[in-house]
Amino acid sequence: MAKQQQYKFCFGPWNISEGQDPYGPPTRIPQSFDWKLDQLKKLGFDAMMFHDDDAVPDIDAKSAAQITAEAKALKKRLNDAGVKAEMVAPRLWFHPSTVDGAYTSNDAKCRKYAIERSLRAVDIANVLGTNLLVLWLAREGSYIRESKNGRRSFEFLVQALDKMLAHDSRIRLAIEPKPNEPMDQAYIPTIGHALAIAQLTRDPKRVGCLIESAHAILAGLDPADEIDFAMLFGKLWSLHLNDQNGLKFDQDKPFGSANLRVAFNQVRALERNGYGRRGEYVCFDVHPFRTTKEEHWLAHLDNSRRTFQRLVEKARTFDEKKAQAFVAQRDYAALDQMAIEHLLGAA
Ligand code: XLS
Ligand code: MG
Repeated sequence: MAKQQQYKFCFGPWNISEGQDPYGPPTRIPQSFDWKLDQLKKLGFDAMMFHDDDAVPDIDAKSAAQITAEAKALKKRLNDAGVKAEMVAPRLWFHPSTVDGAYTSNDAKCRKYAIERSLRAVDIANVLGTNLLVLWLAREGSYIRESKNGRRSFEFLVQALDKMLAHDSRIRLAIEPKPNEPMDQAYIPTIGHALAIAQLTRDPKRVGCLIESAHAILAGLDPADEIDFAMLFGKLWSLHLNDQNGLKFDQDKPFGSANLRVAFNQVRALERNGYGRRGEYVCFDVHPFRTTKEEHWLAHLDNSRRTFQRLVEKARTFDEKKAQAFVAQRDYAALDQMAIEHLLGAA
């Protein structure tokens, strides 16, 4: 029997968030990065994810040399804590130069800013000992169709990816698609788009993807199918598990919170494809509810991992033989009920 996968877990500092949303201010007092790192360790997670400015705050005010020096100091803190850096992601959606999008901005100076900032993020990844750069593109202007030329935007995207690939021969780019929010549309909404654009770059082997459950659901897709698709190509290099109640705003709920069966099928897809065998991490891109009190601030992370582990057990104890017999009979009603009763457990 194949050895069972032991999963490694991570989250980012932004996943211990303070509760602000577009309609209300924070409900919890912000904590320092060191406090968050301590909590990650106490919870027994293995790695942390970083936006470039989580790693080097106020990054735009610093020179490349300063950025490297600060990243080195952070690397030492991570080593002392026994925590790995899973990835670095340039935050391309806060700075005034990214108001009209990042790589696809209509202003050449702004496109240059986005690329330069991404190259610094690659440098940080290098210092932190990871070769994974995650690209969530966030916004491409206001999506007034006449404001941009779609074809030219795709060409700009490929040029930007090429610059990152050329900057460092070891860096791997994991595109994190999302179909909407903060905008109503996005140029790379699904894994299919991410993997297709990878083919146009100078080194397709180093361009893969990251699936976030909620983002797939927002695209009207089943995240389990996205996992199978990406893994068929050997391209699923990271994973943001969370949950989402239908086609609404991005909710980043705890894993399994809205739809346990969809969560179960994601875990089954990970198991059948051997996710983690090449060192990939299971990351939870989840947020505490706005109503969460400070004393319960980490529950969503611990709960997501707990649900994940329970679902791994459920996936491993699902009676495949019996399921296949129902498939052979085309008795999908029985198969459906079998899955439900398996998740419900013993009465
Ligand atoms: C937002 C994204 C973000 C990325 C990293 O929806 O999920 O958190 O994971 O930039
Ligand atoms: Mg994410």
